[in-house]
Amino acid sequence: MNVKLFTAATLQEAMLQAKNELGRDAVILHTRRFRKGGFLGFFSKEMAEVLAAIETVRPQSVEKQHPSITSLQLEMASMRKTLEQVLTKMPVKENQTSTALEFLLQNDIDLQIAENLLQGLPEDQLTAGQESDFLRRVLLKKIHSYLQKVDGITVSKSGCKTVALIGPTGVGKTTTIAKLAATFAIKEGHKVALITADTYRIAAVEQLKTYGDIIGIPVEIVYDPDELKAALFRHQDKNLVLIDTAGRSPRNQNQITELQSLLSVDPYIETHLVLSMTTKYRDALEIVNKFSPCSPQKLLFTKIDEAASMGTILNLLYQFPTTLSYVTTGQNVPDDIELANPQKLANLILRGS
Ligand SMILES: Nc1nc2c(ncn2[C@@H]2O[C@H](COP(=O)(O)OP(=O)(O)OP(=O)(O)O)[C@@H](O)[C@H]2O)c(=O)[nH]1
Ligand SMILES: [Mg+2]
Repeated sequence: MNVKLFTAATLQEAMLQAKNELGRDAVILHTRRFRKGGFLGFFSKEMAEVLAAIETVRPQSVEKQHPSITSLQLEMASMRKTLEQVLTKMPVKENQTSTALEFLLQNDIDLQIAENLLQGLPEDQLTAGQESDFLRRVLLKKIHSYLQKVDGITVSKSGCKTVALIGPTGVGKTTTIAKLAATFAIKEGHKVALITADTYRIAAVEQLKTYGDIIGIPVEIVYDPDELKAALFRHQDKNLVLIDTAGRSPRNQNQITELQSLLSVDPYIETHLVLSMTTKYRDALEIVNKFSPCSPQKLLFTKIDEAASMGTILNLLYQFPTTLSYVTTGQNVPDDIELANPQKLANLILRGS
């Protein structure tokens, strides 16, 4: 007897291999589904194996077989046929939706964080993926718990609040300053002034001046820490002073040190680190690390309208449990900005792909 094990992605395929190699008369001795490979049980692939056998005796010896063996072979052949018919009617595994872990990874949630989120969940929920309402509710609750610290800019009629936006180039700092200035000055009627320390590009100063003119608020340009100190002193009567800074490369230590010394002129400056949602998680991690000497108290996420996935917010807040301030949702000044909403963000993070 020639006995052979056939392994394939599905039972149908393994059966087909057995049939091709051993012929239609092969006897199926055993079938089994199992999971192969993967990491901690995740990413494993479902496989199937078929143990099949064929009688290798020559035809004349087959004829000499005991009648009971021949009838047993016939019975097995008929069982095989039934099994084949059942198998061909079975749904094909590959068409099923992704598992819970795949779903989280597709949303750019870091592997380790995704595994932690799924810890303790029953096995059937792990394979159910985004199809399961129960799983979705559990995940939303867990994700929400990491996004709970939210605090925008608190302005009072009697005090003077100073807020600086810092971050890499082009993330939307100046546009966000304009949105905030318009919101507090026009919508809420506060006295607002703008200060720009971005003197690297003429266009940058002009950009902020244009916004200041439209909103009807003063704009100051400062070239060094002393000038910033003097400008802050001059605008003590304002309810809110917003400081725009030049975009800095997280890889340029000198630029970060310069920014740090600028902001150190006043310990009451509330600093928001601005990150674009289109930034990859690894890059965002580096930005948060490299800007940390400037001690930002809050994170502000821009361009959430452009992001295909929002996992980076969760990844960062999981690593650095910081306060979220605002999120910006487009280029329109002043409308495309809102206070971060943990419920809404959790839903966006799990929005599927
Ligand atoms: N889609 C989208 N675009 C935005 C958003 N916020 C800003 N932008 C755009 O991003 C671009 C850069 O915006 P800026 O405000 O100049 O960025 P910045 O951080 O001040 O840039 P630098 O001063 O050069 O470092 C502009 O085209 C903005 O219109 C947003 O929420 N969504
Ligand atoms: Mg700018």
